[in-house]
Amino acid sequence: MRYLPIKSDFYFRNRKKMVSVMEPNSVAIFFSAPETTRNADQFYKYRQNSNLFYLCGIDQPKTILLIAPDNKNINMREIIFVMEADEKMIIWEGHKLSISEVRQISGVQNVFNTSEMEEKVNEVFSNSTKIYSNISNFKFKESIFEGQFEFFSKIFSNPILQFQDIDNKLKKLRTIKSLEEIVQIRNASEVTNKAFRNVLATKLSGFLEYQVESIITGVFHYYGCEHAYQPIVAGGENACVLHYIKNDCVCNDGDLLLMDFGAEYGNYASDCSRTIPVSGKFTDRQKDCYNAVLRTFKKARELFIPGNTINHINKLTDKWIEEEMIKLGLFSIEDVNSQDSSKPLFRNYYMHGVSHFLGLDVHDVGDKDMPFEKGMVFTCEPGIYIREEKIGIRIENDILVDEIPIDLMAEIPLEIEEIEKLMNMS
Ligand SMILES: [Mn+2]
Repeated sequence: MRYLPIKSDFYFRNRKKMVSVMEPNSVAIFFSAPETTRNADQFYKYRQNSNLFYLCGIDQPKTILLIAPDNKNINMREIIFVMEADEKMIIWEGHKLSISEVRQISGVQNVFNTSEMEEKVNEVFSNSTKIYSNISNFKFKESIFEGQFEFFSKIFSNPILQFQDIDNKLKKLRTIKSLEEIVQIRNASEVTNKAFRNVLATKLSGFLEYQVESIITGVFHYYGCEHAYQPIVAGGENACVLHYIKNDCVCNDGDLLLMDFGAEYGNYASDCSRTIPVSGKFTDRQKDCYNAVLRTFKKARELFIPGNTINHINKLTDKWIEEEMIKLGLFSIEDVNSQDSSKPLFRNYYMHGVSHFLGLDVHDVGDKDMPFEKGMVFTCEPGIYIREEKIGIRIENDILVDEIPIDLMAEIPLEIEEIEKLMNMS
């Protein structure tokens, strides 16, 4: 295993919370993420379904979690089905989780091989009319494992069964992070920090963007992490392409380099953006633009306190960034006063929102009008993008909501002086 797993008590509590929001006599069934074929017998790298993982911690394909809190038989209230490794599978793929390992990881005691699934699922469903599931009708076919499609098609097509929405209920639970989850996000952030420092310690001029990416990837993999999302490594005007992931151009002296990257540790994401000068020295203009974003970032960071919402923070940041843009000479107050209010001028240079939820998913569940509560984690990421000057700057840290916001990336170099110092050590 590449990460220290969260203890089963956490998953036990999560299931308990979910049961408390389920309707009487209902059952919930969660399927692991499907393995996606790349070609022939090759698959894309596996990533577990976040909801299933949140409820039982099993990080293996072909897993099913069944929760039936009102079942008369106490042994049928929580069940996990896992694949049974046959000899061929062991030869080609190696070890699969044993029943006792699944018990230990998840805290669920009733664990069976999938060969026993049909009988048990039939029994549980025969007592229920309401069902919750993490697969929608559209994704049904891909999500059901080989050989089980017919079985579940039959079960789910029973007209007595009413499908209930679980996403919204789980969303509410998942937005508030437990201490164990904060630890995982901190672990991910720490690895992200190490990767950034390795980039700063490298002479970058002449590097291709993907070679810079390889420094980041190397550190992530060294520490057992994956990329939480496709990293952006964008030099010069590429930084003005918001989702630039080609990362195939040369890093030129005199240009800035914007990196949006984050390690994923134990399926928990971190999400960081930093902008540095390829040469190791910012020009005066680049400094002015950088500090404009940095001031906005620092002001916005203070707003991650209980009661605020993403929408509210967006409104304030939009205003602040507009003021900074006026100071940078991108447009004047007069221009603002006479602008078409449906197309404000600042939007030409700042096209995205300042925040999103973070957790198991990099763009984690949660809504922009949800009032912040302690334990929620967000990104804070203002930017300014001036294509005609080949300047694109974004600064992004992950923030834990508390009475005083806690910056989970406070250790990642941010100030111009520190970045320049670290880039010119040798
Ligand atoms: Mn982000």
